[in-house]
Amino acid sequence: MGKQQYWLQVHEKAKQWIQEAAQLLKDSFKDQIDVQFKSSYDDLVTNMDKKIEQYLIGRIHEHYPDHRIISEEGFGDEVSSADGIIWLLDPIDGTMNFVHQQRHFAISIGVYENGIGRVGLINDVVAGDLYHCIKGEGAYINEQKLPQLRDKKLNESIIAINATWINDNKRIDPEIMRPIARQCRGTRSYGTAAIELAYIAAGTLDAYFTMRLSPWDYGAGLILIEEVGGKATRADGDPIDLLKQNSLLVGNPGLHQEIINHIKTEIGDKGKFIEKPAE
Ligand code: 2AM
Ligand code: CA
Ligand code: CA
Ligand code: CA
Repeated sequence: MGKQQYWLQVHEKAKQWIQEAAQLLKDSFKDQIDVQFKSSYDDLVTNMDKKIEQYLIGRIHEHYPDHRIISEEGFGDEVSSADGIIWLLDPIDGTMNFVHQQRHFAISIGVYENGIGRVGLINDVVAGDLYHCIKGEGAYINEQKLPQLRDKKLNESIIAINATWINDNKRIDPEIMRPIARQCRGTRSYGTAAIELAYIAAGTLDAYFTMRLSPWDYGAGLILIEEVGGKATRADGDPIDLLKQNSLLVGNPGLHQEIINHIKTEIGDKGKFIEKPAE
């Protein structure tokens, strides 16, 4: 089997599994959901997060026993290097939305080979939209191919920023973020990183700026963004480390550069902080 054909097959399988998992989530609306707290009152996990993660891991291990899996709820593998084929899996991205709103949550699957994104899928379950791609073959929403992103200016852009970060004084000086929120055309916060990244790939949003996400949150999204010519870095412009928590600045290339220039000026000339190490 040729290389590209292999990824075509992985994409086909992942697409089938993510759609089956989406159906399980929709079916669960009629049941009582069991909600638990993780690190704090706003960090939730449900029986469905665990069920979907176990379901997907079961399928992956059955078909691809030599692939490794990094997933949020702990049923995956211990992975310390990006070598080989790794699946970055978030069974429910936007668990709080799943619990409170029964919408705006997604299943996110990104497949990497030696650190290079090969196949990405994000299923916005209630909207019924599947964002998906195979590296080198363009990105799609359902059957429709997404166009390459075009450059935009801040004052004609809608940016996803969570108010937490505008008011936060631990990870970023709020005075770095505030002018961006003020000068753009509008801000949005959907409470699901995977959908926010899919929206950028589709041009629904122009940029996304967040101070801390984990590999399973952005694994699939970054592959989609690359396929449509978008730019993704850490908030200070450094490359993203696929196996670690990262801040993220993602958008069309022009807007990404405009925001990075602003951030670098604030840090370099005015001495403001970003990513201050935890005390
Ligand atoms: P999750 O729903 O899979 O936890 C908004 O909360 C976004 O940030 C979601 O994509 C959420 O993913 C992610 N996130 C990452 N770490 C989080 C945390 N500790 N608490 C809540 N959300 C978190
Ligand atoms: Ca979570
Ligand atoms: Ca997540
Ligand atoms: Ca999750």
